[in-house]
Amino acid sequence: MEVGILGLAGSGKTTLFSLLTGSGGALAATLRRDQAAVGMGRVPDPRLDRLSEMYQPRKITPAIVRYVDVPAVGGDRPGEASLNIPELRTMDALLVVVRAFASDAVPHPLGSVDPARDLARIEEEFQLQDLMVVERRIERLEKDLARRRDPELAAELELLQRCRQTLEDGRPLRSEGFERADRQRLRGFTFLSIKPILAVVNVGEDAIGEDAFADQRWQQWLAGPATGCTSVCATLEREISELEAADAAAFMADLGIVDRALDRVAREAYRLLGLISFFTVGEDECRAWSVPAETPAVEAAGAIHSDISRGFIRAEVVPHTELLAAGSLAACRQQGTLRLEGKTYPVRDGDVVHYRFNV
Ligand SMILES: Nc1nc2c(ncn2[C@@H]2O[C@H](COP(=O)(O)OP(=O)(O)OP(=O)(O)O)[C@@H](O)[C@H]2O)c(=O)[nH]1
Ligand SMILES: [Mg+2]
Repeated sequence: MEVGILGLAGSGKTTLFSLLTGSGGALAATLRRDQAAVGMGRVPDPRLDRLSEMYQPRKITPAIVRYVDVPAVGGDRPGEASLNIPELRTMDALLVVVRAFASDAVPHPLGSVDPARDLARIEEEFQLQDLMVVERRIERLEKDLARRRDPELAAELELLQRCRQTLEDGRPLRSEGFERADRQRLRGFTFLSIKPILAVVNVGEDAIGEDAFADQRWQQWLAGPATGCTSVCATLEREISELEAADAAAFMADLGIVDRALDRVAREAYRLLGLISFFTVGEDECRAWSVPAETPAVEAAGAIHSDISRGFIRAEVVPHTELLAAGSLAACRQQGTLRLEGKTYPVRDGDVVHYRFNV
C-alpha cells in the first residue's frame, strides 16, 4: 500500500516525507525510483502501546505505510513544473501538501499563498486527466460496439458515460458511490480523482492552533467521501522530532499542543487506505498487522505467513479492550471472551488474534 505525497513546488512535501518516514535530512538513505523517494512510515497506534506495556515484549512492530515523495516534473522555473501524473497513477492514496505558510525565502509558484486555491487546482488537473482517459476509451468502445454487440463492452460504455458526466459536472470520481463490480471495472484505468485523498495544509508557526479550514471553500473537502483534511506545521514538527522525548513533551506542553500533528497525518492516511489493524501479542513480539477491512481470518493469516493461512485450523480472537481488561489471554479464555473463529470470520479493527494452524 503506497501513499503518494504530492503538491506544488515548495509546499513542504519533502519535509513532511522525511518526518513521516523518519529519514531526517538524509534522503540518500531511501530508495530512489525514477525521481521519487520511497520510505516506510510507522503508523502510531496507542492500542499497540498499551498491549506492549502489558506484555513488555522484546520487540514492538507497528503497522507500516509506504510513502513516496513525488516531486513535480519539468520546468526549472517556478510555475512551470507540473504534477507527475504517471507516477501518481500507481498510488493507492494521495497526500496533497498545500502551503499556508508565508516565507519570503520560498517562492510560491502561483505568486501568492492560498491553500484552498492550490488544492482546487490540483483536483481540477486530476479531473481533466481522468476525463481525457474516459473520452479516449469511450471513442474506442463506440467504434467496437458499432461492429459487434458485446454486453460486457456495452456495460463498460455505460459506466464510462456516467464517469464522463461526473467529471464534466466538475466532480471527482470518488464522489460517486460505485458498486463493487463497477469499481473493479474501473481499476485498470488508474483514475486519479477516484483515489482517496488527504489534504495536508502546511501552516506557519504563527498560525498553530488556528482553524486552517475556516474558509468556506474547504466545505466540500471536509464533507466529501474518501477525503480527509488536516493541518500540520512542518517546521515545528521537525523541531519537535529533533528533541529528546522528555524535552519534546515539555516543549509541546509549553505551546499547548496535545498531540503530534504528524501522528494525525499518519493515522489519517492509514484510514483513507481502508486498512485496519489486528494484533498478535506475546513476550517475544507485539505487532500490528494491516489488512483491508472485512478480510476473512484465513486471508488475514497470510499477512503473517503463508503457512498459517495454508494450515489454518482456527483463529482465537479477542478484542484488545477485553484483553487489556482481563490481563492475559488465559484469563480471557476462562472468562469466555476469547472466541474461536473459522476461516470466513471477518477480522475487525483492534482484534487480538492467535492462530492455530498445522503444516
Ligand atoms: N516557514 C516555513 N517554511 C517551511 C515550512 N515547511 C517547509 N518550509 C520550507 O519550504 C521549503 C520547501 O520545503 P520542501 O519540503 O523542500 O518542499 P517540497 O514541496 O518538497 O519542494 P519541491 O520538492 O522543491 O517541490 C524548505 O526551505 C522548507 O524549509 C513551514 O511550515 N514553515
Ligand atoms: Mg521536494
